[in-house]
Amino acid sequence: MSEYTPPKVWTWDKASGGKFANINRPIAGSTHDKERPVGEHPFQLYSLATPNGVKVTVMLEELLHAGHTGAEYDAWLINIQAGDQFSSGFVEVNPNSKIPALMDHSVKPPQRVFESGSILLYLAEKFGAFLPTEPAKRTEAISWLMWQMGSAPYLGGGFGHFYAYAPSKMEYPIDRFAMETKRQLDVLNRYLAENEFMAGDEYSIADMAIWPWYGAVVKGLVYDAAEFLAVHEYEHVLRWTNQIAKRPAVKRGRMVNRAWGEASSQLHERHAASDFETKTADKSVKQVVGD
Ligand SMILES: N[C@@H](CCC(=O)N[C@@H](CS)C(=O)NCC(=O)O)C(=O)O
Repeated sequence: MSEYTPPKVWTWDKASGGKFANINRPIAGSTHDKERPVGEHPFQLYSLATPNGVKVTVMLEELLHAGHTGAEYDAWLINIQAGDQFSSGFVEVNPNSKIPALMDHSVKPPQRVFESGSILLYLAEKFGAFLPTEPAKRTEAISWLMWQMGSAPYLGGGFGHFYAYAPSKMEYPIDRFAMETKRQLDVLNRYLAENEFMAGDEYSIADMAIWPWYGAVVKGLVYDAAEFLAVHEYEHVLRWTNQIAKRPAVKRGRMVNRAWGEASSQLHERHAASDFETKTADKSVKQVVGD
């Protein structure tokens, strides 16, 4: 690795290289005017089926499966490689320009919710579902939810970026973030050896937040790193991952806003439960996994 001497003041004079170079910018705000589409349901979701997006579509499908008809939603595809997250309509819902972003039109004025953890908590509280009510269990669920929000950037933006997406393989960052990723997997493995779910014996939003990231890693679905990370060592994470993958709502949720992979696994937009049967794969964006 060649040595780099940082200048006194960093300036944006060239693309950084790597897979996301075309969408990375050092300034916030919109790049173009475009209104958001709005469908007929109470919830309007603007997203993509990356791990962060899947958290929310799984929650919405779980709510519907549990009989909460008020959770009906339209899911619109945000192509982050094409810069849809920088449209004025999207930035109004999430000033941070990242999927997922949700509008709740069942309240007046409509409420925006951004950050996947905040969206999960908002929906859980609104419907009184998938968050234990007993204080100790509720606190445990929220602790794990926040653990995910703080930990996954080391997995995605750290390990995933330097192992799979950076323009060249560099030992120092790969070493550093492989160490941290394995430590996090061990944290989960030890807890799941003693507990069925992330908040003890109750399936909750903590599982919905953690599963799309760490479940994908141990199944070798992201970064092509299963062998490198020796994921077979995390047997309890694998047990939990497989158990959650069997849930009907999880199977549906992971398809929504997915525009890559097997055609049968994709549902680019979702506007009705029947869309899962009548879906067509008509567009395609390259596989992208969160920053
Ligand atoms: N902390 C955020 C992270 C969201 C995030 O990183 N989203 C990625 C896709 S997974 C994104 O929209 N990236 C687009 C960009 O960085 O421009 C959350 O959990 O909602």
